[in-house]
Amino acid sequence: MSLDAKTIAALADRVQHAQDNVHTLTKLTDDHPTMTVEDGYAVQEECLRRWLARGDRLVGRKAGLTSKAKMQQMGVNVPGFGMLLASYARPENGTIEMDQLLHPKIEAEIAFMTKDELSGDVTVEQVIAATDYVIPAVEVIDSRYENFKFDLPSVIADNSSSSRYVSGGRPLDATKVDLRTIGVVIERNGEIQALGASAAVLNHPANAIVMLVKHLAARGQSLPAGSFVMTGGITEAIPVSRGDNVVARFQDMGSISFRFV
Ligand code: OOG
Ligand code: MG
Repeated sequence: MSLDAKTIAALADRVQHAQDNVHTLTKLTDDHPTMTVEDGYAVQEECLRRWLARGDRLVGRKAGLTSKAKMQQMGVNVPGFGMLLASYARPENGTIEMDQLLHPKIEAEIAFMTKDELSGDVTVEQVIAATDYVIPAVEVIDSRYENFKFDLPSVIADNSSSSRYVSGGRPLDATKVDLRTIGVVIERNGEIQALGASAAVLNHPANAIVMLVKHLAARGQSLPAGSFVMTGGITEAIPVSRGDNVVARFQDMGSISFRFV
C-alpha cells in the first residue's frame, strides 16, 4: 500500500458520494498517481464498513474482468473483485430505475451459491463440491468514472463498478453440468447483442472463485458458506438505455429478463 489511512478514508468518502448521488468522478489515480491495487481494496474495505454501518448486508462477492472480452473492452489485464450488497439486488422480470444510474452496461454471468466455507488454496473440484447450486445472473455495472474509463486501482476502489444484479432462470447442481460449455445469448429489445460460452471466464467460471478465495486468504479472510458469487461477464458488456428490455438466455439454465425504466 502507498496511501495512509486518512487518505483511504477520504477516497472512500469520495467514491461513496458518487455512488450515492449518481455523479461521475475523475480517476482516483489522477490525484494519487502512486495508488496501488492494494490501496484500491483498502478503499473498498472502508466502503464496506460504512455500508454495514448503515444497515446494508454483504451477500457475497463479484469477480470481474475475468474474460478476454471484458479485459480487452476495459483495457485491463488482471481480474478484480468486489462486494455484492443486499441493496443492489433486483428481482427478475422487474424494472431497474435509470435515474439512479449513470451509464449502465449489462453482463451475463454464472453465479455460484456456496454451502461450505472456502479458504486458502482451493481447486475447481473443491469449489464445485462446496457449491449448493449455480444460477444465471445478469450484472448491471455502472462505473462512477467519467466515460467508463479507469485503471485497476481506481475501478477496485469503486467496488469494481458494482451497481445492480439480477439472478434467476434455473438453478442447477454444479456437479451435473459442464460449466465450461454453457452458451449465453444477450438480447436487447429482441436483438442479439452478444453471445458466448462460459469457458470464456478463466477457462472455467469456478476458477474465478479459486482466485477470489486466494485473494481473500492473502488478507486473512475466507469465503463463508452461503456466499453468492458472480464470476464475471462471459462476453463484453452491453450498454443500455431507458426503455430497453433485456433478456439473457443461458443454455439449459433458463433466462433472465428485466427492463430499464
Ligand atoms: C469492471 C467490472 C467488470 C465483469 O464481470 O467483468 C465486471 C468494469 O468493467 O467496469 O463486473
Ligand atoms: Mg460483472
